[in-house]
Amino acid sequence: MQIKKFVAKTAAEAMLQVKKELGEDAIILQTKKIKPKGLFSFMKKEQVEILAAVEIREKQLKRKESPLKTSMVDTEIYRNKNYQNEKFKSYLNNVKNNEDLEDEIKISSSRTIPKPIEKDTISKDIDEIKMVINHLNAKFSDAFKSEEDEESEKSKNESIKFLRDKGISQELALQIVDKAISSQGEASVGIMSKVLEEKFKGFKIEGRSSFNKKYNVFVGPTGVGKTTTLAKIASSLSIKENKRIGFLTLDTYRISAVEQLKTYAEILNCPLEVAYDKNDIKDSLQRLDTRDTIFIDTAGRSHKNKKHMAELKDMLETIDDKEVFLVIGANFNKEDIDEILSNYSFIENYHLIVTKLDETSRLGLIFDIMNEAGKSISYTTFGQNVPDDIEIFDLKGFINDFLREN
Ligand SMILES: Nc1nc2c(ncn2[C@@H]2O[C@H](COP(=O)(O)OP(=O)(O)O)[C@@H](O)[C@H]2O)c(=O)[nH]1
Ligand SMILES: [Mg+2]
Repeated sequence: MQIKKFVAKTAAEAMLQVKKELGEDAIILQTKKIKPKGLFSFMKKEQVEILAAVEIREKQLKRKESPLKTSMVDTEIYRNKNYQNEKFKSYLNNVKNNEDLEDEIKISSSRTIPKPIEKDTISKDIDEIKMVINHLNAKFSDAFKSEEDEESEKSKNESIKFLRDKGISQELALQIVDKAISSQGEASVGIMSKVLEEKFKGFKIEGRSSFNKKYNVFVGPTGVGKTTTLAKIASSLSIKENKRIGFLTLDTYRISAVEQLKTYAEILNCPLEVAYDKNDIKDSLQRLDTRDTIFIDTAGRSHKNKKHMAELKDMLETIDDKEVFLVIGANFNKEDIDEILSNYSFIENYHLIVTKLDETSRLGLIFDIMNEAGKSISYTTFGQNVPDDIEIFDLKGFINDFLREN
């Protein structure tokens, strides 16, 4: 095989040179455009380079080429993927169409597929076969999925749905079911109960039966049950523990709000102070100083309103030696809960109270609340009756109630 490089301004010109020098049987090994180089390259035109080869008759070969050289050339050819016959044919068509190359260059397909190309084709075929085998493998493993696998996937999905229907978020449901399956091989109610207990028992518990701090401030969205809950706790302390209670309300936005607390104060025979601004708070607290425990009610603040939240922060800073209770409704949705917890997160060490458990069948939200807040719940309320409808949150008991099938 004799190989030669031809450079011309156009492909047609280069092809003519090929024909002239190597004859009709020439094989085009490679064609490429050569970009001009150098400082003034932008002024020079692109050129076409053609690498062509022609087979030399046996006699000639013996005289001209050593066997070693031939095999080296073959190896080079093998590496070059542009040798493919089809590519060459389409190249010729292009040359013919685009550059009016009039002379025909006939190439017999048997001559233009050198041996190395056959190797290339074989390896391509092998790749294709491999792909088909992989595809079939995947199909078969799907088709022959063991009944056991299918059964366990079905039961996993059922367990997730069971938790989701009870109000747990998808994310948490998946976490619990996965944990149950990985530790015990199944997500039965009994195992999920253990997983839930294990997960939440380490959470900080801030529920208590006696109030040690002098000031107890209740915050949270409007209508969630702050005043009612505060009255429930104050009543219990007053009636059962004989504590001397005092009330202060900062909720002066609605007359009914003051009236509501006044009613409870009268029933319990406790003093009630109303503070309209930050300065009032100090005076009011001064007047209530002889009381053992003071309950401070706040107006429902829209957690979406930054100004309201800043006012609340300001007021809270005027009260020392306090505990703050963040009241949230069990009938909220997960997005609201996340937003509320994030907007009240400026308060350090607040206690969580979840109200209106009686108004929802989706108690799973409680787990999401704890998970999001990173702490346990102190109290839950489940009705409007003061003081009865409140209890200290008991994780184990709650999990049992929650997992009970209806
Ligand atoms: N069903 C039910 N209603 C409650 C509960 N707690 C409070 N409420 C009612 O929710 C409404 C708003 O309560 P309120 O204490 O005024 O909420 P505040 O605006 O946060 O102070 C009232 O009608 C309460 O009786 C509860 O646990 N369950
Ligand atoms: Mg209120």
